[in-house]
Amino acid sequence: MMHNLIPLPTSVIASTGEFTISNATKISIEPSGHLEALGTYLARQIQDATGLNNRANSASVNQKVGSIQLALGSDEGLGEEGYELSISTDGIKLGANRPAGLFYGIQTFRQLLPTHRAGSVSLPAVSIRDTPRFRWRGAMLDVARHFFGVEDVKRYIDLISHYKMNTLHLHLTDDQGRRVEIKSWPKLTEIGARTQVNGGGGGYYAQEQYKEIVDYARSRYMMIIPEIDTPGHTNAALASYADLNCSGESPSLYEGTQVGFSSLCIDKEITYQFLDDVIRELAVLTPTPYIHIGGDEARSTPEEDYKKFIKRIQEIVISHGKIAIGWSEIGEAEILPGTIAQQWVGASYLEAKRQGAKIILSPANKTYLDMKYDNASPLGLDWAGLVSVKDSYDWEPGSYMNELEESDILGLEAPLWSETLLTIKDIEYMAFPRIIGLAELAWSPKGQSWDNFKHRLALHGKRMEAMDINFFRSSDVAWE
Ligand code: TNX
Repeated sequence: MMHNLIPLPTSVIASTGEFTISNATKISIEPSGHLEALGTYLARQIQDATGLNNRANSASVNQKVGSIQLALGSDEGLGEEGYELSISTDGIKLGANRPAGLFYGIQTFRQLLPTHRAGSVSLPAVSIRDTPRFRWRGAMLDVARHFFGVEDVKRYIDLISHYKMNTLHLHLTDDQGRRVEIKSWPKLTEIGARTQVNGGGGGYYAQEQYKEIVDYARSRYMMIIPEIDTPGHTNAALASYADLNCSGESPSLYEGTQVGFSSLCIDKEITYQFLDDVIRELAVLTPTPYIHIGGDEARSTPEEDYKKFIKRIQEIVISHGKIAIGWSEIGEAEILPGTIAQQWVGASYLEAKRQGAKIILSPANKTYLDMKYDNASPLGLDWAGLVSVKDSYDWEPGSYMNELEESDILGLEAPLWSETLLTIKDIEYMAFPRIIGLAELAWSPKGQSWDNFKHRLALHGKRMEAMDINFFRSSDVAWE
């Protein structure tokens, strides 16, 4: 059972004896730690896996023996997200410096439970100590090409946070639609959210719904990064407000999948009023430090205009107290202090690095979850090549990109573009199991082998079935 953990922890030491969890086993939480929600969450996870009904109680020290204990402490080596989990004949103890660490320890613990309802379960004694390799462990979901509602996004958050991912970047705007309500520019969604790729619906998050996503993500220790793509990928905004166009006339809404044909009007002042309003409203909805400004594929924006624009939009983000993230092309412009570049294709990430930017890695031929697995994949695209389960796992992030050192890299993000995806089951099919391997690359110590991962993944298939994940049963893996 022990070799079945994904992501693989930093250290797992088996010892002798076991501890049995029954209905009588209490979950004890520190009275002062604000850990009630985590205690209840753990009880729920145990119940889902075993059918057992364990209560989370505040407990004094002498009640802790024989219980599952959640405790905050101070252990420098564990940092902000690490945890220590020990199972002994006396009970189970999960400790961390911060609630996030406890949350990740609970994810590991879930993988020690059976995948089927079993009643009381006996767990072999073990001591696990675990900290992440990278602090940025993310996924991106394109809700612009096809819209996905609040419940779909919550499910994706649940599924990826189980693998200790801590960031979900939402690609909220593109040529085909704008998916978040902006109260000062209501037509952005009244008009700009009416449709999507191939028509048929569209949709958007009202601000209350968007907050619900942010809060839900927070309860899973995950940040939501909102992306407002600029200055290209803006047809839906240009279709909503004629004044945003250099010509003063709106184009039609767009339901195709071409890129690079739209641009905001760089010389009009209203462009910056618009962005200032959008970013102000988004900043209020975003409790975490980052706002993504896109910047990719601005093929209809002249180079000098692009540079002027990228500088100005970074200033706007900073003026609202946030840090800007842009796709790697922003390296061609002046990068202001603090701005982060997200590598995907091309070499512009190096220009960003030279200007001091930290880099998020999303190499398309490894991390793009919308690339087909093989020629038989019914969904997805193939412009960056076919990306098998092995391809997506078997690379070393610290040295994969030319001239990047590990210290330049904040971590990894796995984007899922939705031109061909209509439902949450489509999302699951493209993401799983590749995203599990990417989560391991972001969390586990450097130097894991594909052969070892492949074996753990094979055993993990049953667990994905138990979570009702519609995963691709790749022939790279000998599924149990
Ligand atoms: C490139 S990645 C894009 C997206 C597409 C994606 C499809 C990036 C920054 N831009 O607009 O959806 O390819 O794979």
